[in-house]
Amino acid sequence: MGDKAKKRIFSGVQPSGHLTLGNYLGALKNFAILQDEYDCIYCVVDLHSLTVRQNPEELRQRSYSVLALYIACGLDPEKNILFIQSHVPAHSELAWVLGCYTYMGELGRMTQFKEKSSKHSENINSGLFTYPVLMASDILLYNADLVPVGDDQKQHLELTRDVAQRFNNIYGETFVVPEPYIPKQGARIMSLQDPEKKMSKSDENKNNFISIIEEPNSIMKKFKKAVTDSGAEIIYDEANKPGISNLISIYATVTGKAIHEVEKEFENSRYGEFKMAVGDAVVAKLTPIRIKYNEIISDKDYLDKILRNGAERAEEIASKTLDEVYRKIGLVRP
Ligand code: AQP
Repeated sequence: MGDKAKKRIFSGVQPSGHLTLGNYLGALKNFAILQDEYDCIYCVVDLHSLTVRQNPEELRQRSYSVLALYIACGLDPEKNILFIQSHVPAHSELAWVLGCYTYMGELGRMTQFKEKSSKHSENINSGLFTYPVLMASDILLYNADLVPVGDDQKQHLELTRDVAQRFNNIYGETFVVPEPYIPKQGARIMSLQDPEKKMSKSDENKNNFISIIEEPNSIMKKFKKAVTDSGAEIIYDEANKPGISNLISIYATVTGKAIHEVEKEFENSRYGEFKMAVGDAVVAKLTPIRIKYNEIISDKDYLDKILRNGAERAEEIASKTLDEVYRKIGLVRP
């Protein structure tokens, strides 16, 4: 395990669609907050997105788009290592090894596998099944102490911890066993039309999600159409009022207010007024990000330079871990 002056963070986002408000509040927003205190590595996990069929040209474009969004959300490419997963082959190499230390039963229990295989029943490929092994490899290669993720990735992170501990028990201390960093608010933003379901960037119904770079008019329209519940009170009650609770949660996370403060603020308001206030707060939060994103997305030279530099710095760390693993399990090293 390498010596580190600061604790290390690793996290990634799949370029599987336009990043949503859920991705922002559950993950990206916190990435930027953590960058001063930690040694941070943020990856565009393009190999993960292959578990679902992608249009090649769109996938390439979206990989740049995630990188540009990292920067637009405030990540400094000098301070942090920003790179694309497929640029560092050690991710796939370690995934093979870790796959030999992960049980079929463990992978079969993963909620995301169950959800995605029912959603993509025509393409239940083995990559979808072994997705958490590649994720474990992403994290363990860098000996990350902390992994900022939304609530949906918690189960995968627990599996990563189990695999790391199993490996360490057999071969001696090799991997740092990472802790999840799950935000208190915003860890699970729900779909606007179907608030029992998580907001997802690959959702076919565009009214279900707000994209981070969406135009204000479109954001406001989607909030206007957002599903609410019976009754008229603006109170947080996930079981009986999932639609209003989701909107309260969005408003609270975006404005930095507590849930009870939001309930108080809107105690005399109607649903319609509240929905518009949520829309306004989201537009105010996302507008500077969209402006910054538009400034940099077409500058491919700038983005490629960051990617080359990021891959080089990531490779340096990853290759050391992989070498240590190969030696410990008995592979010949020249
Ligand atoms: N709805 C959400 N609320 C809070 N956090 C969320 N995250 C995703 N959806 C929400 C967090 O965003 C990070 C990046 O996610 P990912 O790209 O690794 O894939 P995902 O978790 O499968 O996210 P999506 O948007 O649902 O993608 P698709 O549609 O491709 O499956 C993670 O930290 C995640 O927790």
